[in-house]
Amino acid sequence: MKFNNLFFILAVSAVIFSCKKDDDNASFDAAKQALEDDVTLIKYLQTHYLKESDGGIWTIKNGETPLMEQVEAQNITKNDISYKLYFLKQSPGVTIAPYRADSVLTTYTGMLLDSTVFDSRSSMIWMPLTGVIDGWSYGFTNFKGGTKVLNTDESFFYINAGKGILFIPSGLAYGNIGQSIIPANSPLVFQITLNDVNIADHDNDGVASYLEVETANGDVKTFDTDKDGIPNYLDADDDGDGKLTRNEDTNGNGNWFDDDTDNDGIPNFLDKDS
Ligand SMILES: [Ca+2]
Ligand SMILES: [Ca+2]
Ligand SMILES: [Ca+2]
Ligand SMILES: [Ca+2]
Repeated sequence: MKFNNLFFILAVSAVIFSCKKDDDNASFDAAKQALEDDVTLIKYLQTHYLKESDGGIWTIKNGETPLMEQVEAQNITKNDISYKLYFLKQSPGVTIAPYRADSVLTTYTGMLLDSTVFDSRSSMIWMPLTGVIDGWSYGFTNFKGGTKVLNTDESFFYINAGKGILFIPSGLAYGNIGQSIIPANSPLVFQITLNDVNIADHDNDGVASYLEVETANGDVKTFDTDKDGIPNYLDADDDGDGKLTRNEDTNGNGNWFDDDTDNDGIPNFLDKDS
């Protein structure tokens, strides 16, 4: 629950963030901070290693292999600023990778670069990737879920789950505001497992949320066909024609993208005059 609260507060702080940017905090240079964070993260990755025996991250003392030689980098652009998210894949997982619109069943530990643990969860929890920091929503897409194994008492566990570490610049985490014991402008480290993936359909309109984007891998939160302020993934009538998206699968084959009555290339559920 603790982490839930943290992310709930995050949603609030994101609002504060945009206000501050416009008002008293106009001097904050997010692009400059992104560059500084990258330097900080690279230095961290060059001077630390993953100790297999305890799964911890330690300072290199005797020529251990630096994390920098093991991580992959993911380039992310947000508000025209380029970020680099680094991730280490310890186990890739075996089922499907989540889209940024999906939910993940995870355990995790989050810490600052000085090893201060600010949150940790050892029992699995479902987290919607639409409601967490960007470092998570992008980072988890690099992993796949594990295989669910049922016990005779109907309890379950996962084998071959995705497992790894995310190294997140502050601009994809809590930004220049910070959060509880996380200081402003802090890059974060999350050790994560990805046990299972739920393909989300937030508005239950029949179209999976990850498909309710403008371009492949686009952001569900910014795509709003009828411009009514409700993004498509939360809008039960995407084109605002008064007909629910659920009822615009005209040929009834379960695919909303192959119904195009006026043959203009735009499927009926996104096309006011169909
Ligand atoms: Ca939907
Ligand atoms: Ca809308
Ligand atoms: Ca409609
Ligand atoms: Ca059409």
